Amino acid sequence: MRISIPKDHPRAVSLGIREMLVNGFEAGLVAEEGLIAHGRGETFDYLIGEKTTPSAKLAIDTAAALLLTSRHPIISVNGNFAALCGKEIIELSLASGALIEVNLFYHSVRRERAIKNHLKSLGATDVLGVGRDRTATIPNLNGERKHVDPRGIALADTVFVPLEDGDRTEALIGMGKKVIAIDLNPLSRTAVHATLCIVDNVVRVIPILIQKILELKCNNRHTLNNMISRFDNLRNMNESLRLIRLGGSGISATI
Ligand code: PTJ
Repeated sequence: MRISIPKDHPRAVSLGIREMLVNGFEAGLVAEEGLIAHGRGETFDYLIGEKTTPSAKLAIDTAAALLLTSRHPIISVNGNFAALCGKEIIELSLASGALIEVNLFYHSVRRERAIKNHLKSLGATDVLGVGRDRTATIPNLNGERKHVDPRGIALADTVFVPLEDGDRTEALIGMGKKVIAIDLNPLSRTAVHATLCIVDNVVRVIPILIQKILELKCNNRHTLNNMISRFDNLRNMNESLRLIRLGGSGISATI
C-alpha cells in the first residue's frame, strides 16, 4: 500500500479497495482502463449503500445453486477481478469445482501471464486461457475475448463473469450457456442479459457466495433446481433500481 489510510476515515473501506486496484495496476494485472471501470463501480456502490442488499443476497444464493448444479462451470477472470479477489477466486474454484480461465477485454500476453502467475502464486493449480491455449472461438463476438480455451469457456455450461459490461454475455447466452454476472450497474448489458446478475461489489460477493455453496452442498438437485427456477433476473434488476431510486439503500442527503 502506497499510503496509509487512517482506520477511522469515513471512507476507509472504499479507499482500501481503490488501493487494491492501484496495487494491481502497478503489479501489471490491471489495465489502465480498469481503473476507470472501478470508478464507475464505486458510483453505483455508493448508490446501493455499499452493502449487500436483500436482492443481491437472493441472487448470490441462486448463483450458488446454479454453480452446484452445473456440469462444467468456469470462472472467467479479468484484471480487476484478479486484483480485488485473488485468494477468493481460488477458494471459489475449490468450493464450486469451477475451473479458472483468464479472459481479457484489453488483451495483452504480458498481462494474461501476470494474472496466471499471480493466481498460481496464491495456490491455483491450473489457469486456462493463456497464450496458445486460446484456440476455440465464441461465435458472434468481436474483439479479443472471443478467443477462449477449448477446455474452459468453450466447453462450459455455466460461465461466471464478474465485473464487465459488454457483448460477451449475449454471445455466451447465444451459445446456450448460462451466465452468472456480478455488476454494480443494474442497467448494464451484462446485467440484463445474464441468466443471473448479482448487483453488488465483487469484494463483498465472493466470500458470501463461497459460504453459501458450502452450506448448499448437501442439498439435493431438486431443491437447488427449485431455487433456480424461482429466480427472475429482470425482476431482481428492477428491484436494485428501485432501491437506488427511492434511496431504499438508506442513503439520503444529510449534513
Ligand atoms: O482486464 P480486462 O482487460 O478484461 O478489462 C476489465 C474491464 C473491467 C476494464 C473491462 O471489462 C471494462 O472496460 O469493463 P466496463 O465496460 O467498464 O464495465 C465494468 C462494469 O463493472 C461496470 O458496469 C461497473 O459498474 C462494474 N464494476 C466496477 N467495479 C466493480 C463492478 N462491479 C462489481 N464490483 C466491482 N468492484
